[in-house]
Amino acid sequence: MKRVITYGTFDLLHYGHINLLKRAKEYGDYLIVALSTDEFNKNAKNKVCYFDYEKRKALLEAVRYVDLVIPEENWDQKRSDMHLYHIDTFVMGNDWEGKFDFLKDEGVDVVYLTRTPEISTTQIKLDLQEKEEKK
Ligand code: C2G
Repeated sequence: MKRVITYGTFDLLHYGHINLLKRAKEYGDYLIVALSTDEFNKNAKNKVCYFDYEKRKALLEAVRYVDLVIPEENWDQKRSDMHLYHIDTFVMGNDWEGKFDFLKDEGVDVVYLTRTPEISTTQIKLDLQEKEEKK
């Protein structure tokens, strides 16, 4: 069984995320998502989430491509995660291109996939604001 992992906040889950998860799953049979906890988002990623961890986790668990959701609590857990979860392939969007190449030393393939253009949580928020103002 080929095991794939990806990491992220996935808040306001949107089709760009789904597109990433769909393509990530194509690299194996079992996809793990390491989901950034609320504390990690707040303290290290400077992100304030709309949905808390439990809600974001439930949303991801409902996605057909996702087999397991685990917590991402810090920047440094990736190396050990590769062994703990017997990962074959690590996948991230190419906004992270090159940033995780060191994981090749842990014997995993590192794949960066093209981000889906024009969609981001920031863009969603801006569009909603604009619609409100046009009312
Ligand atoms: N993504 C994408 N297309 C978009 C938006 C996001 O392909 N339009 C991808 C990102 O490249 C990432 C994943 O979806 O691979 C999750 O996106 P975020 O939640 O923004 O992830 P991020 O906050 O960058 O967290 O340790 C790694 C970090 O936890 C990554």
